[in-house]
Amino acid sequence: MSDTLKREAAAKALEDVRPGMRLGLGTGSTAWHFVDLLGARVREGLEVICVPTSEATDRQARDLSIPISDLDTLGALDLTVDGADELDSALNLIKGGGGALLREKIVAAASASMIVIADSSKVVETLGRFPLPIEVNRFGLGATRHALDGVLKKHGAEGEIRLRGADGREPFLTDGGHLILDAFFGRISQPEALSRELLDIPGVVQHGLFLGMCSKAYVAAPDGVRTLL
Ligand code: ABF
Repeated sequence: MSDTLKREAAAKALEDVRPGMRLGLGTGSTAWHFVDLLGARVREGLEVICVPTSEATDRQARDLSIPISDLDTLGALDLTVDGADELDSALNLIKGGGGALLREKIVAAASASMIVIADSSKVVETLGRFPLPIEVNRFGLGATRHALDGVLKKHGAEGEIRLRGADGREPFLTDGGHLILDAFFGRISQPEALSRELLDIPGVVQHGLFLGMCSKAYVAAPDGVRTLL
């Protein structure tokens, strides 16, 4: 069911794509559907040039013969279409559950507009039910964790380093070779202040709060796709 909804939201976003656009391609299972549908349109002759936000999306797009470039070559993008882990009614987001938040944020910030595609389970009243991913440099992890613990405690959260693998003993590493610390809030009542305080910590590379970056969301539910502006 949810996969059908993700594809419906992706199909709706495809209607916003115009010939000649420079597109940012998101990461995750919902963005996967968008890239898949875009690949079909490219096969039919649609001309676009795309910047992927992860190695996984890069591979998917290349497999579909979608033309790929990079931000340094294109300079700016017209539109980025990406998924999210949570979105609120003001279109603020939590992203990074898939670990691609740094490239996702760089690409979204370089885009004239960003559309989020999601099924309705992602919409929340207040961000924070989903753990906030915080990308941290491996160098000086102890000092970074100490500083992070202070900020998280002040905002009522605790964090833990994301692990991977069957036995869950190895740290998860991002495409950039960084660690992710997932922070459990329940609700984030002061997202702007939290964002600033996290970015003030030198070892924090980026975090998954996307505030004021998304201009439109297509949210799919069993009774249709809603547009949030
Ligand atoms: C990306 O994919 C991430 O920022 C977010 O973590 C995730 C959402 O994944 P899915 O579409 O699989 O729920 O957009």
